[in-house]
Amino acid sequence: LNGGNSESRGALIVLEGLDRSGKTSQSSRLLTYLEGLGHSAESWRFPDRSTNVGQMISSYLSNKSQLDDHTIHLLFSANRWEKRSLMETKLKTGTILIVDRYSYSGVAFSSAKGLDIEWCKAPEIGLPAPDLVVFLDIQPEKAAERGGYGAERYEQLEFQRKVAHCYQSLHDASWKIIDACQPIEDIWKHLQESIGLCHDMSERQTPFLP
Ligand code: T5A
Ligand code: NA
Repeated sequence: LNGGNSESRGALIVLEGLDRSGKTSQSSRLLTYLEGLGHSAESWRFPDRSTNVGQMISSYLSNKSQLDDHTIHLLFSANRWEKRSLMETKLKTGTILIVDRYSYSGVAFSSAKGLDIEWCKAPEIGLPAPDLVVFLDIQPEKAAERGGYGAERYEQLEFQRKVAHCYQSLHDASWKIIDACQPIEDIWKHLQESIGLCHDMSERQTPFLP
């Protein structure tokens, strides 16, 4: 695992999963852990609601505005593109980025609405490719029992079932799947093991391409 050394590229670690799968809980642990090991690390999340594009996304997710399915898809992608150069700079200077949701969310959630999957992937091409994708695997029914569920647009059981199905078609060799129904501590142990297996795959240049 790279990080904290300006001569080597920082790792891009992505956490994915259904809504309420526990990504935020695990990414904050991971950040503390990596910093404790002396690495330079940062925790990011998409959507990044702090930008102008992010505010449009946030308003859509909280049902305060309506957008065509294609339009919101491209906004999610644009929200990653507007962070691309900062991402590249951080990675190049040796910072490990822990990213809560990335291109896989973009494709899984939009294709679950019925949009063509290849069309969904296209705007993601050229973004930095993750070194490791940790998928927190939870049954949609279990996620729905967790706190705060139902507040945002996509937090509907039937829709999350479709998203789970779409995620299944996206995983490749960079994915590590962890059972997210376990207690937080057990998930954390598996996550630590996955990080140990995270090799530098920085020659991969884009998500979805081998
Ligand atoms: N989206 C996103 C797109 O459609 N396209 C895109 O390109 C992108 C990037 C964004 C929404 O936008 C969609 C996907 C989403 O629908 P978000 O802001 O990322 O939403 O929201 P969530 O993913 O839903 O984030 P949450 O913070 O709600 O869920 P997390 O981070 O997965 O879960 P976490 O850690 O906050 O935990 C949720 C609850 O469960 C408990 C926690 O204490 C908390 O109460 N919990 C556990 N309980 C029992 N056992 C465990 N192991 C637990 N782990 C956590
Ligand atoms: Na959510």
